[in-house]
Amino acid sequence: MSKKTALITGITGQDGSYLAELLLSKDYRVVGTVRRSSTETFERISHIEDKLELVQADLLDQYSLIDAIKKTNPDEVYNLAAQSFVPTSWNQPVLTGEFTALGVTRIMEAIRLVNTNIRFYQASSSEMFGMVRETPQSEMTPFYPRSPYGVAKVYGHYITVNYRESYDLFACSGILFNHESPRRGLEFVTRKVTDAAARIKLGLQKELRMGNLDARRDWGFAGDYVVAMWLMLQQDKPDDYVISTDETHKVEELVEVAFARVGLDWKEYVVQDPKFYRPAEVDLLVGDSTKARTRLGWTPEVDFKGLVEMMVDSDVARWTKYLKNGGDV
Ligand code: NAP
Ligand code: G4F
Repeated sequence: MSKKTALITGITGQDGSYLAELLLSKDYRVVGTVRRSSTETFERISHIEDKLELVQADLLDQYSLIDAIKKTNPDEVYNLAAQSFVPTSWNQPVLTGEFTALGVTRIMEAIRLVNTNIRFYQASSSEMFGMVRETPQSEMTPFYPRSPYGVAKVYGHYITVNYRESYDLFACSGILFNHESPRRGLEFVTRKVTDAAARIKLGLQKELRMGNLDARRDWGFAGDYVVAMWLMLQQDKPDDYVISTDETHKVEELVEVAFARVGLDWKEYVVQDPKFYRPAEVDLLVGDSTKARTRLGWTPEVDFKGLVEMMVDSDVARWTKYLKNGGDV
């Protein structure tokens, strides 16, 4: 049997890199779309770059998406590309809508025009639940987004459902709760905290300025969550699934666990700064992933403490190497 081909948009991001590793381990031909930039952003995939095919495409450019799909003839398309940082969505709401909302229509139109047998995964988000209507949140919970990013993701979610119903496409939406890893962008709260704990421990930073410590999130490990994406596309029928650990923790607990890992008391270093508060906050997220666990047979393997400690250890190792090499990572 010939190899399956997967096309991943957003392959240079956190999830794209883990998904590419997973699919290579399953003997897929893995193609990733990358956008033109003046410097390369391939750090997360540099260790597997020789096993990947990269094609240029941008969610803003309809033709580039059609061309990428025509040229590479994928069996599965995973749409992970997006403007994914919530605070930026207030500064660049229109661009966020173009990437994160209309970008989904562009890629689904490309699939519809080129090959309707392609199976499609859309990266939806628990941010769509926003001011939550019930707790825990499941596939049946109504959406109430609290940021331009959340609003754009609701559009992306419903256009996926609509194309499935209108054109009989095999299109799935994974409603993923926050998931993190040592490859998480430095601006997201988990990585900001684990990186700062490592730097403070090693004498490279004095304090950590933070926003709302009371917000609660359901944090899991990105490596576990990409398995769920793949499983969704292997089912007999397309459907939507919540993916979560089903546990919630305060940002304050995250800070406490991270600093404890390096033997420090967080209260001596963390300063609250209004600059990091958001115009509208999502106070509490906690998922109910019963459907994914029963129908897909999916379960996460890394728990909250294990995740935070994995990230702290990785940042300590990175900065220790930096110091040993005289300031060169
Ligand atoms: P990420 O690390 O921010 O990666 C985003 C990716 O999108 C990068 O590869 C980026 O490419 C690419 N991209 C951005 N704008 C693009 C454009 N106009 N055209 C083509 N590519 C573009 O995000 P992530 O954490 O891996 O998340 C993956 C997806 O899941 C995103 O859609 C995110 O919104 C969604 N999601 C994430 C979480 C989470 O907790 N991580 C939870 C729910 C949903 P460059 O390298 O060129 O910037
Ligand atoms: O890590 P965050 O920036 O993630 P957020 O906003 O929950 O969004 C992430 O998860 C979504 C899934 O629910 C994804 F769709 C989205 O793409 C992204 O991956 O912030 C988490 C919480 C917030 O309540 C924020 O107010 O941490 C709080 N926080 C407190 N101090 C902070 C900070 N967040 C950041 N980024 N920086 C702070 O200093």
